[in-house]
Amino acid sequence: MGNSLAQKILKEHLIDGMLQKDNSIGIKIDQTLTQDATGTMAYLQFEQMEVSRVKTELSVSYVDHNTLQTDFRNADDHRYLRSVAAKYGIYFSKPGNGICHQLHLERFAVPGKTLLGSDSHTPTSGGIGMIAIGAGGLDVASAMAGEPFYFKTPQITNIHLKGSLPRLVSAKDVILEVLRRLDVKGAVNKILEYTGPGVKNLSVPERATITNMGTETGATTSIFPSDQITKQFLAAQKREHLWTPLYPDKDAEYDEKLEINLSNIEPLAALPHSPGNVKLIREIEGIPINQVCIGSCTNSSLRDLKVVAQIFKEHKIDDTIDVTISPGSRQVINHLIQSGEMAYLIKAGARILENACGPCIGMGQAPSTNAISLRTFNRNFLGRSGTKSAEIYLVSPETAAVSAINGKITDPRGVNYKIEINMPETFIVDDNMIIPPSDTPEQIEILRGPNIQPLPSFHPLEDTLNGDILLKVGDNITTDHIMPAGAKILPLRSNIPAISEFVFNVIDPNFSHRALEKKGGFIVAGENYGQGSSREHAAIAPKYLGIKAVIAISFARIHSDNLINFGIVPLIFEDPEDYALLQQGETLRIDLDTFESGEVVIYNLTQNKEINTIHNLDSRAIQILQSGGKLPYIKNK
Ligand code: MIC
Ligand code: SF4
Repeated sequence: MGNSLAQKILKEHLIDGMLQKDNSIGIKIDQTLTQDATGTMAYLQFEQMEVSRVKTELSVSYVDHNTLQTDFRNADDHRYLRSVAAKYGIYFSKPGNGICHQLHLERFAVPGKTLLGSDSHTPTSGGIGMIAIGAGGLDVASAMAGEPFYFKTPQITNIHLKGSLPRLVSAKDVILEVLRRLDVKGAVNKILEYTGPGVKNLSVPERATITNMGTETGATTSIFPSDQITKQFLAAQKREHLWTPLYPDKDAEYDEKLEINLSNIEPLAALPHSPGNVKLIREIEGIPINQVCIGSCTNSSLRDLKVVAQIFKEHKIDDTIDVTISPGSRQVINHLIQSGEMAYLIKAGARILENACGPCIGMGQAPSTNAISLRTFNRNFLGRSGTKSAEIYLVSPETAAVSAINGKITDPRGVNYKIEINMPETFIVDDNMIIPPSDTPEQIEILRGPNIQPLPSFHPLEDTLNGDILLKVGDNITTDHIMPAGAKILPLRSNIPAISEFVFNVIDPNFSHRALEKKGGFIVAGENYGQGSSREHAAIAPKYLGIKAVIAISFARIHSDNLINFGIVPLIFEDPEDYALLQQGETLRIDLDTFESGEVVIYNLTQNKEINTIHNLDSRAIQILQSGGKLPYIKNK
């Protein structure tokens, strides 16, 4: 029985455990990436590990999220990140260079290697044939210190692609089709591996759009083979020497199989407020729109912006609509300028923003009240745009551009514009905004600012947890609900006491006060708790507020790891129906003396009832929890 490509790479990197269903494995991490919104915390933790240089083959620190500098705070973070990078052997990508995932694909991703990133869309680099996984900052810091990365052996789902995409249908529609089938939790603890004759009809950036948004299915990562197209892409980036051919074995066995005929894909959209809420564009055609935002790590490659430029070439954006464009990198901008296509975007009336995350993370460009905004991004969670009443539809660049001209949602296949996409043979390579680490690290002083507060220290786990249920929430609660982002809150990422005031702000603005007043307690949740981002602030800040355990029907992978890393116990209802037995405000006692057996009884003191819960934690995770989190655990080791 042969191996899938994912299994081959995992086997080559295996340090601990066996690749077997439900087993925990530890793999060697070759490369890491961080971005500024999770990076400051990751490096504060890395500093505590007292390692003099990173132990990876390559580590890169990108600045792309908090580039709106309304005061000293974001700028201080950037300065801190630059100094840490210089000292510890990390490449530093300056603000203005581009979005981390787009840049990593262009300049650093290598087929067959492993990449761990403190951002949930790290799987973007799976488009080039690497195992690229998103994780909390502390896990990334540990990998930089040379620790293996531990996770549950993923099941491998094969997505077999046939055919080729019709005109004006693109990679975004492919991943929306995958989401239509799997929804936002269909691939938790799975790797999506793409194979089949359709693969050769997709360029590397198109593959990367698909692996990027695979994150929204809950997948651990997604991967494409490394073939001749990969070779051409690397050659065009002047990195051909890094290419190796990589394919699954002919007789590879998969846990699950899906088939997609690219020729049958239609333009799709994810409707508010979930990337899994997918409908055909022709079913929603004609809905008037107010804003169109093009960009983000999903759809900001040269190919995508060329399509938009070609659509805009002889047209004008509708008078009632604002269009913003955030290119993925300087390389993309340079090419658009060189080809003259930047002029088409400007002439049509688009607002050209910085090449950064921007509106995708609520850093400006919030829509107006009740607005409908069409975005080429990957997430449309409630409130993430900065306007709670706005409705965000996630679409392809083709749908976004054609709809912007028409002022309403439009199926792009209906237009007969002449569109010519000429991709350059070689890309303009200019790495002068990537600063290599210092040769004299001992002379580098780490520069901090008043908003960069040390990570609070937390105590080892108590034997009995007492407290009230401070909040009961439903299914698919995202980290954007738990720890919102946006222009007001993101600058507080280096300051846990300050950011913790905003925990659950979108759901219950009084939450943090109640938690502090009650000296902590519990959260009860439905399925897929903590989906979305990798931000560990969604664990650290609740921990700071005294949250001791989260009792849920199920958890999203990265968030569950983050809870453990910061000493919050993730418990799962043995019988999902028992979710109904716990109400907000009730008082619980949880004895952890049976914790190691995997079963824990919760006493609902208000109702005088017992509820059985379980956890799927291995002995390592149990020890981390008992130590009060991963940092004290590593220090004790
Ligand atoms: C996101 O898209 O939600 C982010 C912002 O990129 C996050 C990371 C963060 O919260 O800093 C992610 O996806 O991990
Ligand atoms: Fe940035 Fe948006 Fe991509 Fe997150 S999803 S990395 S915020 S562009």
